Amino acid sequence: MKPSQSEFDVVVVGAGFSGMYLLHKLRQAGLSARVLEAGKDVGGTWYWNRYPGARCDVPSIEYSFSFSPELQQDWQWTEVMAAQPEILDYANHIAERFDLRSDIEFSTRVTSAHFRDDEQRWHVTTDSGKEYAARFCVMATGCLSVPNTPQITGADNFAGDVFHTGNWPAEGVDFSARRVGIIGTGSSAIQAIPVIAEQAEHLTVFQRTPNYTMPAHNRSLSDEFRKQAIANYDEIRQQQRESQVGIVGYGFGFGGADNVEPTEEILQTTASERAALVEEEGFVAIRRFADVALDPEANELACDMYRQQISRMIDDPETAEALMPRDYPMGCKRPVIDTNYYETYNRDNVSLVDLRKGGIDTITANGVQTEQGHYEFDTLVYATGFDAMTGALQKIDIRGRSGERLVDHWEAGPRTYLGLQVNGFPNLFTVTGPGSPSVLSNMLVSIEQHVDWITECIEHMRDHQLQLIEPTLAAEEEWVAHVNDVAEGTMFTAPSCNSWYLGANIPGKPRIFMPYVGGVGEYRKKCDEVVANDYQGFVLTA
Ligand code: NA7
Repeated sequence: MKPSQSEFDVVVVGAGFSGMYLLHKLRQAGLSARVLEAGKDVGGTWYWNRYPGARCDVPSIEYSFSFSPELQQDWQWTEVMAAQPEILDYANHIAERFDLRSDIEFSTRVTSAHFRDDEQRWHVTTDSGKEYAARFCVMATGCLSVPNTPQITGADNFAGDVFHTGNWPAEGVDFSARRVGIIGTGSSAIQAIPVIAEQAEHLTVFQRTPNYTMPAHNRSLSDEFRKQAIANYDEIRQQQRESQVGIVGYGFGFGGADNVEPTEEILQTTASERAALVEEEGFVAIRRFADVALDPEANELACDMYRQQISRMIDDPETAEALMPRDYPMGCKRPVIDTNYYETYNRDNVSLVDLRKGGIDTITANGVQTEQGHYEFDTLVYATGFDAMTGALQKIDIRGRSGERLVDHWEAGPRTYLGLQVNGFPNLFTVTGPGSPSVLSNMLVSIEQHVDWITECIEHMRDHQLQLIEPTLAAEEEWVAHVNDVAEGTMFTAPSCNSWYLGANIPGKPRIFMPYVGGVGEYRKKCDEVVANDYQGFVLTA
């Protein structure tokens, strides 16, 4: 590519796994593409989230690309669930193997993407003032890529170092001899807390909502297992594509534990039977019950078992009580798995502040002032999550036909057709966008499916001399209604549930369940049917 070139068939925003695979596919299709990436290198989520303990919660054999049989045969995962450095190595390996970096512009943040009606093209501008024009624009901006830092009074007064798990320094942080305060107890915090506690002089955890987390049974993969898995990849991949969440559980169940089919009904058990199960098996006993995911009463019994196990694990009764989730069902938030999370609260150098007893008032120069008192520390870690799914898209000034702004189109919550396109925004695609299985699935499976669909669509348009593709308003409305219908009645949308899936973690964000619960298998069928029916629901114009 010539350095001065600024016109392409496709501009892709983001060089995480989506943007990287897109670039590879578009090149294979003979299309010119430029990828614009804010980071200094590839990897997206795995580039930014380098906090201690960061690890994937999907088995690595399955959290990997299937598009290249050679890559799949060559890459050797070392653990059941890979840690962040290994996944970033994998991303770097892909970039090198397919020579991707030559078409990626790094340290380049996209600020706007405007559709020009007169040219029928997208104009994309960056923070360095460069402008690119392309027939197609694909947002591969990730679902958890805009860190959420809550606006707490006095935050600027804090005199020590401040970090956010979602934007961690590449050189790492040495916590030894530091007194650390961490805000949040979501998945990132639950992974980071045990590791920081081992290093720090003292760790104070500020918890607003206790989470449900299951033990991760992470371990090294044996050569024998790896060989067997790699030999079975065709079958594993096929099953992944047809499954509910893009995970087969090849060799292991949830969190690397033994596979347990939930076949029993908790509502048929007695209190003493449940207590005995907790005694014998701990948290994982809950996984045998099928009705927990479906019935609020069954769910509450499971929550009670969960709390019993916390009591068994935590030495100090007050800390145990503070760690017990109440008032919202298990399965409302994204399931979390951990290594030594609860055990960490038995350490002498760890204390827990239960913000349910009095929230944070201000951040001071040397700590946090809560309604319960002042807590001192010299290093502050925000583990406060992300403006999920829509954050990265809404941060860019995206304008479609007649200058319509995406933020206006989405004022009452995200509206898409299939999570792929938006009415009024022709030739703009979103990878794993709201309205698709996305964050409810193994992202790599969903990314591959979307990238394949988008690339084949663009090829189809080129081969048939078509200029524009856009969903009809009716198709978009029907899809949005369908996405809501299937989420209705699940634990995800229980009235007491507040999760980032619902946008509930961001003040003022509309409460809408954003991903599609229908499952990756069913969803893929739907997308394929749409194509087979001549892009049903889309308008394609010459
Ligand atoms: P999450 O899951 O959104 O967790 C964020 C945590 O931060 C959660 O415990 C929040 O409590 C807490 N939080 C947020 N704002 C505040 C304020 N103002 N005060 C106190 N506590 C606060 O983000 P993660 O990064 O852990 O995980 C995101 C996903 O990444 C995860 O689901 C995996 O898919 C990977 P709350 O529950 O809102 O009361």
